Amino acid sequence: MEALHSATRAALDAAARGVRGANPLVGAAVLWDDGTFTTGYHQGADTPHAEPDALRNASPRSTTGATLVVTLEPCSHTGRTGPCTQAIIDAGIARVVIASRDPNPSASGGAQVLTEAGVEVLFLNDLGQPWAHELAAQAHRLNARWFTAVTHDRPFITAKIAQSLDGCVAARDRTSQWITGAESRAHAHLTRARVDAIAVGTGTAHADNPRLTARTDGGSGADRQADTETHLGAPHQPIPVVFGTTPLPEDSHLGRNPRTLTYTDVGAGLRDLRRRGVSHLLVEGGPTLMAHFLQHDLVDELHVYTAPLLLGDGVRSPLNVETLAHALTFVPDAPPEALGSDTFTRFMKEV
Ligand code: AOF
Ligand code: ZN
Repeated sequence: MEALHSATRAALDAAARGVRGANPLVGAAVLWDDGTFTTGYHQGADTPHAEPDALRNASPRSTTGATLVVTLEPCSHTGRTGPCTQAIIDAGIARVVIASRDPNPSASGGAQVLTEAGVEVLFLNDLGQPWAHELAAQAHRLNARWFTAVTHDRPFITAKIAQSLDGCVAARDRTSQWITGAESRAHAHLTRARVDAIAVGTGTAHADNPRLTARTDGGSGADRQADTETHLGAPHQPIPVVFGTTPLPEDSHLGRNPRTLTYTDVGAGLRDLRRRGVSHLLVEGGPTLMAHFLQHDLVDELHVYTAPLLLGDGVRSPLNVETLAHALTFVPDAPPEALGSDTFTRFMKEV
């Protein structure tokens, strides 16, 4: 039991090394009868799941008859990767210990598949041990917002804010290009290349005429212009999404792009995006759309780029926070990072 406790803790620590987004953070540990174990984790959408990673790390030692601890129920579907249940069966694993169930309808059911194949399946919560309950709760907290997104039939939502030291996203005359520096913008383009779709409001679509593409030059072209024709495209391009009631100008980049999706209602739009296979949405603004997402508790993760300048009474998201007790609260998900003279911090919605 002591070895299982340690292996489960190690699987949870490994899970936290992944990248938040379309997929949950998942860790796994192969535990042998002598109490030794080896871990693996899922690095983010489009990379191997935690179970095959742990099984590969176990090599060359035989996994036949060993226990596999997983922080999330193994998937039984063929998505971006093959079914983990099959990899576990093929590896000769005798027993699988699961910390939390997978609520994703397209991937769930792995526990049953394993049981039917003769693998013993245990849930941490059924072990009757206080430490096991605590670690099961920790596994749930690790992905609390991902679980919410999946059960609400909407994508996981990251909001990006590029702001001044005093929290403005534009000056009083609404100019905002560029508040943050080239390093921040290059970093933001790496995130763009990782998501399935990027949303802006109609105000931003009109004011900035953005393309919402992911660019390998980080959007920092020589002339430092927004969305000029000269950028190099990244291989994966997110779907451009516009929320709002004003029609898009036909001669705008987004208006001309046949992939652009437009929605007048955010809730219906999010459900439709999920149906189209969008599991990670990046919201880039402007302040009105951002306020809507924040006030409706739709922001699971915040990416904040802060530049060393002050804008005084510039533009902020109109959140209508009357009193401190009504502030929208987040917790840092990683230590702040320096990007040139800017600071980048990733926050998670507090649960
Ligand atoms: C696992 N192990 O490490 C993760 C799982 O698009 P795919 O193929 O990457 O599948 C994504 C879904 O698989 C995700 O929504 C969630 O239900 C599950 N994640 N499952 O067995 C893992 N990350
Ligand atoms: Zn899997």
